[in-house]
Amino acid sequence: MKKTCLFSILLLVTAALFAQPREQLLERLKKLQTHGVMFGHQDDPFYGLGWNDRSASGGHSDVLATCGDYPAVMGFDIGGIEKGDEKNLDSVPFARIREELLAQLKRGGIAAISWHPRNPLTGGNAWDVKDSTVVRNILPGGSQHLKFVGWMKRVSAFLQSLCDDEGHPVAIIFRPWHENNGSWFWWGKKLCTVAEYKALWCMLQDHLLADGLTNLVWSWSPNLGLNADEMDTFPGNNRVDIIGLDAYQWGTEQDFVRQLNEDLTLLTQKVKDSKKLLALTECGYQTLPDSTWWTRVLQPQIEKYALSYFLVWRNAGDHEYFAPSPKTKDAPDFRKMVKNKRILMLKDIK
Ligand code: BMA
Repeated sequence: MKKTCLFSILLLVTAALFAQPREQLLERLKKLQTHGVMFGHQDDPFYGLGWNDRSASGGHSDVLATCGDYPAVMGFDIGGIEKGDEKNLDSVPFARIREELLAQLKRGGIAAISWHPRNPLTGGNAWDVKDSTVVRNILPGGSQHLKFVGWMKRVSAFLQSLCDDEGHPVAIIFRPWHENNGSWFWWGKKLCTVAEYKALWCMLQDHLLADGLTNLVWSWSPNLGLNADEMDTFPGNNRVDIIGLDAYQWGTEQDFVRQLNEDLTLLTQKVKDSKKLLALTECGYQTLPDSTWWTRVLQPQIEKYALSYFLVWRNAGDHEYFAPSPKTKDAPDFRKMVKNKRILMLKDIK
C-alpha cells in the first residue's frame, strides 16, 4: 500500500472517529436521501385516534398500528418551554417529550423539533398577531429583549438535556420560526421586516451555539404558496442545513398539486445552489377525506423531487388528524404507499 493511500485512510478513520453528532446526522441524512424519502409524523407516540399516552407510554402509535412500523422521523414541539411550563402547548409533559424523543433515536430513528413560542409582548400564543412590533421588541435593544433572552435560555436548557445513555448530546433537527411567509405567527411576513426576521433567526441560533448547542441541524421552513421574493428571508447558507416546506392541502387537489410543484421547483434550485437538504417539514390533508390521497395525490409529487423526508402533522382528534390509523379509510392506501421501496420507514433507515 502506498504511503499516501495509507495516510488518506488514516485521515478518514480519524474523521469518522471524531465526527460530531451534527455532522454524523447530516451525513446520514444525505446518504438516506439517495435511498428514498423518509416518512415522518408529529407527536406519534403521545396520542392518536381513540388513545392518549400523554402521561405515560402505552406503546401506542397510529402509524405502527396501521403498517407495522414506526415513522422514520418523529416531530416534537416545545411550545411552552420558554415560560418554564411543565407541559407543552398540546398538553404533553416535557419529560415525556424527552423520553420519547430519545427512544426514537435509540431505535435508530430521527427526531425533529419545532417551537410555537408564546407572544413575548402580549402574553398571547404564537398565533397572536395583534401587535406587529414583537420581533423588533425582542431583538437586542428592544423593550422585551432581556425577557426573551430568558426564554432562549429555557429552550437551550431543554435541548441540552437531550443526551444519550452515556450523557453525550444527541443530534436533532431544529426548526424554529417556521411558515414566516405567512402572517399567522407573530414572526410572520406582515409582522416584521426581512432584516428583523433574519436578525431573529441569528439571535436564537447564536444564543444556542454560545450555550454549546453544536448538535443541531437547522431547518428553515416557509409555507406553501411561496413568492420568489420571500426567499429574501432565507437566513443564509452558513445558517441553514435543511430547506423545508410546510405544505398542507386545505383547498382543491389541483391547487395543492400546482402550488406544491411550483414551490418544490423553486426550492430545488435553492438547495442545488446552496448544497442543502430539501424536506416537506410539515404536510398532510386533514382527516383524509380522500382515501386514495397518499398514492394518488401526494406520492407522485414527492417522487419528482430529491426530498429527505415528509412529515405529516399530529393526530390530535377526530377533527384534526393527518396520519392514518387502523380505523381510518385511507389506511389501505397508506400501507400501499409505504410498500414502495423509496418510501422509508424506521426499519428502512436502521
Ligand atoms: C398546530 C395545531 C395546533 C397545535 C400546534 C402545535 O398546527 O395543530 O393545535 O397546538 O400545531 O402542535
